[in-house]
Amino acid sequence: MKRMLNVGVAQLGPIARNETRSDVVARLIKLLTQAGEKGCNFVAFPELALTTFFPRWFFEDGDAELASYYEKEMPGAETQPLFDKAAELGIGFYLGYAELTTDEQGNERRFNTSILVDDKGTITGKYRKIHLPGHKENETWRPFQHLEKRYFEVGDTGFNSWDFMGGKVGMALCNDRRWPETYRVMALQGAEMIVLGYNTPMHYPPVPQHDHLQGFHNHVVMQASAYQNGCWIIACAKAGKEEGCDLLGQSCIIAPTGEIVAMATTVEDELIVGECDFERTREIKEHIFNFDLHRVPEEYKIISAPKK
Ligand code: CDT
Repeated sequence: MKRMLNVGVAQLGPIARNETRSDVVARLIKLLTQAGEKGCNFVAFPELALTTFFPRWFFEDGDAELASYYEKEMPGAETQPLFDKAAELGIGFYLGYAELTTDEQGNERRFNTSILVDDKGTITGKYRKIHLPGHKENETWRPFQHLEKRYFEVGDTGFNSWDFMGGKVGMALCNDRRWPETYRVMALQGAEMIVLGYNTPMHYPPVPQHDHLQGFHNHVVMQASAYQNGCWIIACAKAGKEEGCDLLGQSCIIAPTGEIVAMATTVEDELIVGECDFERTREIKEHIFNFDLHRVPEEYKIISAPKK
């Protein structure tokens, strides 16, 4: 039997600050339904796919609006219809959201999280974002904030690779995609596909001279990483002008050769599709990047040494 996923990448256009969860879930279900009509059995949604990208605003701890952006359960009352529709259509999915959980000591913990849900509606894997970009305090010189370091803890799940719908699938979130270690740690666990969502502002206030390179940097890191690790990369954006902030689109499906095989052409809700054959990872994994034959890890020790 062929080991493959018919993948739909469900790029989202902007989500307004006052858009309700139910309105957003209705948009996700519309894209999911389109994906079903096109024969997809797996759909990727973006990072923080249920709300506007709220780290662009400073909120004091305990602010009610800030609290409203986190999910206390998954699925919850508003997200259950997405799970139900996906299971009805036999479609697995990847979803990013802000997670609020309480640990065994009763402390509240906040993570930027993604999940893999299989075609029966069961959560198979959970990932909590490790590379949190931005800053912790209100930096009023910026036209907008990027307060992921304030609103989330560094994830505690590690980078994993799950047996999922016939292949080995890993997850990452946005800024993780810029770091080569993200992919290599999953590829060393056998990952054949890495799914990630992103919210990438077109304007980077600390280094604005790179603004015109946002699209290039997005693709260069993922194309190189697909090739160097012999895996499919499924990348889904939240795009367009969201509350005055332009977000990069260019959601894409990248083959293990590093070639982009499908790419979004708008910055709106848009579905792109591609057939991802897990066997195609072998062209790379068994030859040019055959880890067992050619890696020299004793020469790489500095990479995993603790920070100074
Ligand atoms: N969401 C996210 O991780 N965005 C970052 C923006 C970097 S600038 C603070 C990204 O790497 O695209």
